[in-house]
Amino acid sequence: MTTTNLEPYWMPFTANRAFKKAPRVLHSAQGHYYTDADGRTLLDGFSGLWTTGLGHCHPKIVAAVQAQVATLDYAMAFQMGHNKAFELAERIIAIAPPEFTRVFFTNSGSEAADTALKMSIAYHRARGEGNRTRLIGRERGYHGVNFGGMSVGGMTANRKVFSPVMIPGVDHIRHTHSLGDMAFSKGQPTWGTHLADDLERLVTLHDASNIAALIVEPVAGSAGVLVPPVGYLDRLRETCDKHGILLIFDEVITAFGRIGAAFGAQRLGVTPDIITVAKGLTNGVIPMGAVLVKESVYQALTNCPENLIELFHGYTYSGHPVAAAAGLATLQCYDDEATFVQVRNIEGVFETLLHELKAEPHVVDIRNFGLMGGIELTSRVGSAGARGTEAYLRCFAEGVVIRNTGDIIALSPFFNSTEDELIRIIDTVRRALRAID
Ligand code: PXG
Repeated sequence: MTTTNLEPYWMPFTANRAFKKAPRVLHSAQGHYYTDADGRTLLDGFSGLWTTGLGHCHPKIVAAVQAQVATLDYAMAFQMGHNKAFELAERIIAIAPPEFTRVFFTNSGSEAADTALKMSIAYHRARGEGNRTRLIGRERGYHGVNFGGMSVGGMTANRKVFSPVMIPGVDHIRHTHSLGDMAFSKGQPTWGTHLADDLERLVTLHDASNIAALIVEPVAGSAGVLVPPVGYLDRLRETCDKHGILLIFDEVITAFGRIGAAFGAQRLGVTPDIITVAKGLTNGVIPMGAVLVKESVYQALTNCPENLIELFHGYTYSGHPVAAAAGLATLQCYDDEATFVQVRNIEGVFETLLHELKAEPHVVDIRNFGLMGGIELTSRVGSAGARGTEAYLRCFAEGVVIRNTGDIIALSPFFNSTEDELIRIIDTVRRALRAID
């Protein structure tokens, strides 16, 4: 057991006081396993936090980071550059949907979301449509915790306390989930295409001339894996085109393999105007996010005299050399290991195993796409979230890390998981469900 004083560190999205009474402290990681401070090994069923699909401490990424930190530790980010950031942008563009030509680096998914929102507003203004400032999100969406992303986000718990200080001019389309109509769908539900028409409602309400952008996750992750109905994203695309609204895909979870392609946009066959990424960009090894834009967006936004800064936005650590090195090594691994194909090869096994939990206690829905899995439980009367948390704790006690958002269990296995590992994760969840009341 650790003897460190746990109190000074105020942990993120954590019940700090309960945690510190019964801490779960990780010491090291290798491949598909963590080792905790007691020397116990834990199978990681969540790939870090949707981040580390290639496995922990991948030797090629470790080596790239070690070499970079000893060569160029930091480089002035503004009005100067370094090769690794340029190379990484080029590599990302090489695997992005065709019209995407430019990459802006951030340090997290939250910063990527806020950057994308600001770009949308700047884009319309640069084109002489300065009234287009309104931003549309979706209920149950998650775009990080900064003011912009929180405001367009739709996670009640994250919004409640900050309700009066949300950024103005934001509205939301309805979320895409309906237990009665789509429970236990495998992959994309066949019901619910029409839910995309909710965007027309907001266009009618606000008038398109006031709307800058719509931001959605292609597959909502944090809210408990909400998979878009067949044809839904296509319809959002059509509506955005019809009304001159930019479509932003928040691909912080779905990019780089999680749903069996470099980008969710490719797997789902719908191309947005702006894409945000983070997590899998560096396999979670060094914090980094990015915003990808289409050439048309970039051209409009940079239509000013050449000696002027086009966008007054950026971070001290935009394109950080060590993060960029981690990103380059990660993309190389995805290529060398044919990761995206690998995901498509095992997603069927994952789907089958996951849906075998259908008859287990408390389960009211199971959802999956690629290697994203969600298991929704009924809530215990008077204590919503307790069952999900107990399931998580039981799995941890049995040596498997999963995640719960309230009473929804989420699974995010490694891209190179073996069938035995997937079976162990599912069996552990099954025992947990049977053990809790
Ligand atoms: N967008 C999406 C779609 C995300 O999933 C962010 C933005 C924010 O990224 P940063 O790097 O600022 O955290 C995320 C982050 C969960 C969970 O339980 C998921 C995230 C964060 C915390 C919890 O699924 N994703």
